[in-house]
Amino acid sequence: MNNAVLDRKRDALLVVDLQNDFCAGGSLAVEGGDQVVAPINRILPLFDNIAFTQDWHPADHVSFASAWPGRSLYDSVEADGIPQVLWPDHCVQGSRGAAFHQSLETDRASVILRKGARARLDSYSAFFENDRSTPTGLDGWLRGIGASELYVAGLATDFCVFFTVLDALRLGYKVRVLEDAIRAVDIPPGGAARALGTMRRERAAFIDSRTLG
Ligand code: VGL
Ligand code: ZN
Repeated sequence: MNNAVLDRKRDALLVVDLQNDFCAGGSLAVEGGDQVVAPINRILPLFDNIAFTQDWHPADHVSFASAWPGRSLYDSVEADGIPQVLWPDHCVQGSRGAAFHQSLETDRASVILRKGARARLDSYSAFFENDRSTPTGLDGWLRGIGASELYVAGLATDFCVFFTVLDALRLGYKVRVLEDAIRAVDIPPGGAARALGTMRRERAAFIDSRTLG
């Protein structure tokens, strides 16, 4: 029912944070994270408009529990009035953990967007930083090339994919989430199911990547 016929100008593929630290052996490994690489590699040739995001933090980033003495991993705190979950150190700029999964075929991407690079501000969404108002520029690129329909894959379902999808819908894009090409951290437990429910309610479509091509 949700089968989509691709249009190379109108459609864009957005691959979120498919980096070593979110895959097996990484500091914030997402269960099954590696498994999304193959379906994404398979569909990359179907798109002309491709953007990859990279979580890209300075070593003293506000989202790292290590920067919050007395606090524990996965605590929820406020930083400058913005809610912040405290993560293990991850995706430090230039580190191996911040590099793309080694099997991911990144050559055909037009845009590699790095986010979360400000020490005091996190950025889950590919469109706006966590102050919910500072744009990353991705919307400008997509509009500039005339892309209006997004196919979203990557990590993690309940954080960076979630906020990216919600912002894309709010910005007026038609959004299809590639359900076999996302994985969740599920912190706190139940967060993944809640995120899926919210994305559906906000009118994101969910399709299997195997229906493409
Ligand atoms: C992410 C937690 C912290 C993600 C990034 O890519 O979903 N999650 N930083
Ligand atoms: Zn991060």
